[in-house]
Amino acid sequence: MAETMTVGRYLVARLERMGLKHIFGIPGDYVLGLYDLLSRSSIGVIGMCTEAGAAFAADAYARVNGLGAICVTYCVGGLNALNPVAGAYAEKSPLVVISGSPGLAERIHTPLLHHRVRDFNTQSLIFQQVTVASAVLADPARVPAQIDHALAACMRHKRPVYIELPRDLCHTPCARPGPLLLSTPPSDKAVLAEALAEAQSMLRRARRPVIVAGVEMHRFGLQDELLKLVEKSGYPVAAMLLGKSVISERHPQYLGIYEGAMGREDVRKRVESADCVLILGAFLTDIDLGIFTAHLDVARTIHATAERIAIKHHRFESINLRDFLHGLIRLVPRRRPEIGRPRPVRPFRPRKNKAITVRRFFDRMNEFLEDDFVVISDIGDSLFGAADLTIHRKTEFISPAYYTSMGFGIPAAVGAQIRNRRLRPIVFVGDGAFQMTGQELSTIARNHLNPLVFVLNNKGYTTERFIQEGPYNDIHEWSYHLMPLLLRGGRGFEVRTEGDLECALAQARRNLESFSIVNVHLDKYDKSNALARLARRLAKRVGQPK
Ligand SMILES: Cc1ncc(C[n+]2csc(CCOP(=O)(O)OP(=O)(O)O)c2C)c(N)n1
Ligand SMILES: [Mg+2]
Repeated sequence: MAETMTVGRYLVARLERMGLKHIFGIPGDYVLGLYDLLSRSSIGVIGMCTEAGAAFAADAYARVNGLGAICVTYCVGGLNALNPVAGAYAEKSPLVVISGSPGLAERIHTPLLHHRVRDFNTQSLIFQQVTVASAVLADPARVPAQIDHALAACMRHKRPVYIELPRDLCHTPCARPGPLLLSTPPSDKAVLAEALAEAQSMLRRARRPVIVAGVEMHRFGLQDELLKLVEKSGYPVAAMLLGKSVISERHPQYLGIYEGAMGREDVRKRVESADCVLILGAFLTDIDLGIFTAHLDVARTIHATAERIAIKHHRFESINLRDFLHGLIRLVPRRRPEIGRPRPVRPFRPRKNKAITVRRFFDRMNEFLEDDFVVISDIGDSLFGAADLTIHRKTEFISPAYYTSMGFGIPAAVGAQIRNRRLRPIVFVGDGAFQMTGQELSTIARNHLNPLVFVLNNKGYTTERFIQEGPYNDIHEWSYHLMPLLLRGGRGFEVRTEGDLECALAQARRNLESFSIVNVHLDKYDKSNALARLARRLAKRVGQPK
């Protein structure tokens, strides 16, 4: 006899149907029913050290997989995950947040049940600010529609959604799942035609056009379309930092990362001197624009995002980004490709006894990267230094380059490699950020993952030192390379010189059985070129000229 369909089973069945293979979280008594169902499903439950770690991991998983999920308990768990979920919202990562909650029958006379903050709806109200849809389940008759609506919104907007399941509803019968409708609304044909006609007239006249590609090309699965457009048009293409690696950085038409004065001068000049800038799927954030040092004249831009298309000063709503891109591919005249001028990578010759610096470290890493690596950068100089790395054909680059929350890197390595075990994460993480979520190395050891972790140990919050120095930027120094002792797994290396780095890299590359952690000692005022430029800009804005 078929099992009775219940609310909990419905949710699990839907997630399975959407191809979810793993879910991240920590159990609690309000969500145990669902944990039991998950453990008997095809979805692997990855227990993490904290819910924040789980949410960072699920965010990275979503970026690789197209959907990620966490399953947590009420308030103590959910609110612990709030910051990473906010980051997933800000950077458009499709993440399903599932939280247990007190049973409906327990709520009568509003007792002070454990984990309650203010009212029973406190957590769901808070999550409304960082999700595009929520399903607070209460009536079994409405459950299927509520869950389906939330999941469809997650896929459509590529942003988090919130599902709250009272514990006594988990085993309550409900209707069986019907077909899952995940369609996006079609473009308004007349608006699309008008936008394309205007784009065409601009592109026809353009003599020095350029494409600037952003992260939505990846999130909305438009990378093939982007490549087609680039190759047919022959236009050179730059990427934004958050969208780094949306197009192969080895592509002959690839220019580099465009980030105003923070990025490479040749890329800035080429983009800003263009007579038509086709910005595709990019959010124009302050970090991406080098703290607004970018000069993009609106009168020369076509800016297409999932939300709207803007051509010069005209805005067009109700256009699907995919349809717009297909239209552009059709109408763009075929031209000879303009070849970008990638910076020549000079062969790295280690100077054995020379103290390692950030610049030399990243120069070396540029040679070290291979196709089956996924590069994950936490924020700080890990991100700025990594911005100039050449990401190889099949490699991906994952970072919280807009929301810039510290602590993303290590748990993100869990999410990315759990999804695809053949992708070996290379993690660049500051010592400050490592101290926030580094305990997720434990999850890495437990699941036999093998990332290569580089802790840029510059003895504190170096990025902040360049904005405003003070004793609050110092942190307690850990022996990061001794983490394997504590965790009973992994290999640790301590690096002070270029010679040490060579030894560590040779051994870490061969260590496929477990994680490797490299403690890279740096001077506390050492900085990458990009950080030097950014710090000067930031200091001006907070009124602390340096
Ligand atoms: C969660 C969080 N808290 C605080 C900040 C503010 N902040 C920005 S950079 C930074 C220092 C980062 O230090 P570290 O990870 O060691 O990297 P470094 O700048 O030294 O390369 C801080 C505290 C932040 N971005 N995220
Ligand atoms: Mg630091």
